[in-house]
Amino acid sequence: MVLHRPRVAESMRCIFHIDMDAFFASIEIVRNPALKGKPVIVGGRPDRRGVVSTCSYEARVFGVRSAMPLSEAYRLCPQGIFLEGSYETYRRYSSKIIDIFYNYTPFVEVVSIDEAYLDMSDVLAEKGISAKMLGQEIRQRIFYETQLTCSVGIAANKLVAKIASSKSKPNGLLEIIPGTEASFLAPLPIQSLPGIGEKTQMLLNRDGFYTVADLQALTLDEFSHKHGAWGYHYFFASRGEDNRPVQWEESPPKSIGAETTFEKDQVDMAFLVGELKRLIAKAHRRLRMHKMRTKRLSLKLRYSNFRTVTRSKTLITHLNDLNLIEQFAIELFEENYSGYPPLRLIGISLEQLNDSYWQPTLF
Ligand code: TTP
Ligand code: MG
Repeated sequence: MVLHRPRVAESMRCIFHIDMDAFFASIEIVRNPALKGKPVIVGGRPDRRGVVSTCSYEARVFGVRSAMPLSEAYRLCPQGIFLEGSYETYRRYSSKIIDIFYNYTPFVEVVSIDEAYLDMSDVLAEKGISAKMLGQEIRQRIFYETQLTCSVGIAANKLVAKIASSKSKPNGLLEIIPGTEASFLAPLPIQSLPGIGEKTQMLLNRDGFYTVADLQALTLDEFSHKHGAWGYHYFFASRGEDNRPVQWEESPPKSIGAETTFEKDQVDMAFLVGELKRLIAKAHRRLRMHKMRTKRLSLKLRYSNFRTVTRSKTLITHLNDLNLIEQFAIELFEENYSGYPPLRLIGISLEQLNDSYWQPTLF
């Protein structure tokens, strides 16, 4: 189900556009660190027909680009490391990253395998931190969990957020403060605007329009007279105006987790069991909200020396009963922790979820 989210006034919105850097190539480098710093080209062997999927920034220096024939990529960069690529692996990374987004907000519009818009308007109001800090936190979280870098554009609308993320690449963040959209766009070449492909660019160049500032000089009448319906698009786009909502999909989660880090390391079993119960209740609320059941519990413990362990338990059937889930989780905790070493973090995750909420269980 695709829903719109009209709650916040347009001028007050805070949209993040997040796009992974050299996505397929970066994953190959994470999986084989010997490739780091090298011109990695994903798409296949250069003696085969076919095109480049993507390449590392080191290969881009030679002029290699996505969608270029592999033979041409080889001519430009014979020292390149050409890889077939594994779409299955890239998908797995992609869903890991999308899961991270959902940890921050349900208002996520996934645009492609490595790119999404997030409407952070409410989250920022709740958290009381700056958009930039939140953007950096998400970037760090993605890096921590995948060793991949991404770029984040922050603005009051999707159009400007997307252009901002592309201008901050690679491994950057750029926030465009509301009210400064037009001046941010002014010096950029016209093809930075969505909808201006090679052909339109040539036509506009022929008429003397090179930068967005050249377009901003036109009135709406002049635009629509010359370009019809597209004229309206260019007029508003050149000024950085865009009221498209983030189209978020209410998809069921794959797992539901809750964790807490203590200010002081803890050893007291009664306190820890109390914290665990609180976390289970929190996770259970989300389970109930999605009308789901869980079949696997995972306990996460981080010791005072930062070593982290996870211990899991598969249940004999899917459960949604709070008391039973709590009982199993406490058992799992007591089997795996007896008061030493002190704990700095405890977490619980409900996994193997399904939505057979209304079926009776064995219990
Ligand atoms: P992009 O985000 O366009 O490119 P990228 O992530 O490789 O690099 P950038 O840092 O500029 O964002 O696309 C994401 C992935 O989609 C890319 O890694 C490979 C795949 N892709 C193709 O297979 N063919 C293509 O023509 C493009 C553009 C992308
Ligand atoms: Mg990308």
